[in-house]
Amino acid sequence: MEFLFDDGPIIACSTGQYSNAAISLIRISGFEELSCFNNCFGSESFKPTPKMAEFKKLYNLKGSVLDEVVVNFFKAPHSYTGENILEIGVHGNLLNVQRIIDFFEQNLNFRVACPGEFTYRALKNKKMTLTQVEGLDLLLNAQSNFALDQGQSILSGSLNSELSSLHHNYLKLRAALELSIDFSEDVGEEAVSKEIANWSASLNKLLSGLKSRVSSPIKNILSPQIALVGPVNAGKSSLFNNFLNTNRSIVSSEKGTTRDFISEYINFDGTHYKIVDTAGLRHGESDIEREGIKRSLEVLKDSFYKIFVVNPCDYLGQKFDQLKGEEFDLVVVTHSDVKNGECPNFEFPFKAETTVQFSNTSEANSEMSVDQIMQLVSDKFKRLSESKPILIERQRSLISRAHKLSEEFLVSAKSQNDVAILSSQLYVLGSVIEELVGVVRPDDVLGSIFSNFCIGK
Ligand SMILES: Nc1nc2c(ncn2[C@@H]2O[C@H](COP(=O)(O)OP(=O)(O)O)[C@@H](O)[C@H]2O)c(=O)[nH]1
Ligand SMILES: [Mg+2]
Repeated sequence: MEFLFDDGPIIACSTGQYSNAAISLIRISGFEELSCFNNCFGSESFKPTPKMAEFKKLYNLKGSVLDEVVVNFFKAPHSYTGENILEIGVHGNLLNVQRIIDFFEQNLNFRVACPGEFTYRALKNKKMTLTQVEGLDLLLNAQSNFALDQGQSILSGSLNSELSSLHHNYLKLRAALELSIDFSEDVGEEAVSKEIANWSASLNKLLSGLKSRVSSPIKNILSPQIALVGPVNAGKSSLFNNFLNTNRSIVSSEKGTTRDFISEYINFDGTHYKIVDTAGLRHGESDIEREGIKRSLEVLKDSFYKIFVVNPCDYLGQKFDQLKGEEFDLVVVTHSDVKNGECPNFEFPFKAETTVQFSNTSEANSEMSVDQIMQLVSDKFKRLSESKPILIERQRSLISRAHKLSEEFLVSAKSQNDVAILSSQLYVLGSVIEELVGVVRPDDVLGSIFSNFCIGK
C-alpha cells in the first residue's frame, strides 16, 4: 500500500460518493499549518477555533465563491487521525464535491486519500489499536444489529481490554520463566514452579474463554442468507415474492424459468437477510440447467437458514439425491389451497426440522404466515449470535492457534523440567498473542484489514 510511507496532507469525501446528497463531509488531514488555507475562506488569514463549527464561504483563487460551507478544525493531536484535521461540510451534489476536492488537490497539493487511510493514520499515531480498527471495519460493514453492536463494543475497547489482560498474563508467565532461568537459586525452585503453574493456568483459562467464542462458524452470522431450494414448479419464486412482497422474480407456470438464482435483501428484526431463490432441482438436461443446479447447491452451502419447497400435486416420488445428508430448517409444502391436492408421503434423503403446509395464494389456507416463517429465521439467528462469537477472522484464527499452543505449554509445564524447551514453546505462543493484541503488525495484516475500508474513513 503506497500510503504506508507517505504522510502528506490527504483529502476525501467521507459521506459516500455515489449519489447526490443534501450535505457531504470533506475531510482533510495532515496539513502542517492552517495558513495553507489563507484566502480560501474569505479572510487573508484563516484562524478557526478548534472544535467549533463555523459558517464560511469557500473561494477559488480568482475570488469566486465555490460553495457556502461549515468548517470544523481539529488540532493535532486531538483529532481522529492525531494530525491536524479540517472537516468541511459542503452541499452534497456530486459535481460540487468533486469540484471542491479538485480545487484543493490542484492548488494546495493535497492528495486524494486511499481507502481507510484516515484510520491507518489514527492507528499509526496510536489514536486507535489494531483491534479497534477491526471493530470499526465490522461496524461499517455490519449486516445486522448484532454485528453493529459487536463493532461498536470492540471500537469502544471492550475486546481490547480482554486482549490486554491476555497479554499482561503472558508477560507475567514470561517473567516467571525468566526468573527460573536466571534466579531460581535466589527465589527457590519450588516458588518459581508454582508461579509458572499459576500463570500458565490463568493464561489458559483466558484463552479457553476466547476459544469458546470462535468455535462455531461465523460466515452465516456476518452475512445471513436464506436459501429457497426445491424442485421445478414447487412455488419457490412465488414464496420468494411473498417474502419480498414485490414481483422481483419472474413467476411462471412454465417449468424452469429461474435458471440461475435471484437474490434480494429483507430486513427483519434488525437484521439484513439475503434471500435467494434458486433454480429448480431436477436431472439437468442441458449444460445451463446442470450449472443452475450446481449453483443452487452452492447457495445452500452458504446459507444459515435452508428452506425446501415442494408442491405435493407435482410430487412423483422424486429422490433428490443431490440433497443426501443435508439438514433443512423448514420444508414448505405449497398449494395447500388446492383442495384436491392430496399430500403424498414424501421420502426425502435429508433431515428437516419443521414442515409447514402453505399456500402462496391464500394466507387462510396456510399453517403459517410469511412473517411467522421470518420469525423462525430470526429465532435461529438469535440462537447463533447468543454465544457472542468473535466475528473477526484474523482474531479467530489467532485465538485458535494461541489456545492450542497454550494447551501444549500447560502439558509441558506439568511434565517437563527443561526450562529451555518451555522457554522456546512460550516464545512461539507469545508471538501469536502479540500478533493478536496488535503489538506486532505485519504489513500483510494491515493490508488485508484496510482493503475493506471505504475512501474517506
Ligand atoms: N394454487 C397455488 N398455486 C401456486 C402456489 N405456489 C405456486 N403456485 C403456482 O405454481 C406455478 C409455479 O410457481 P413458481 O413459484 O414459479 O415455482 P418455482 O419453479 O418453484 O419457482 C405458478 O403458476 C404459481 O402461480 C400455491 O401455493 N398455490
Ligand atoms: Mg422459480
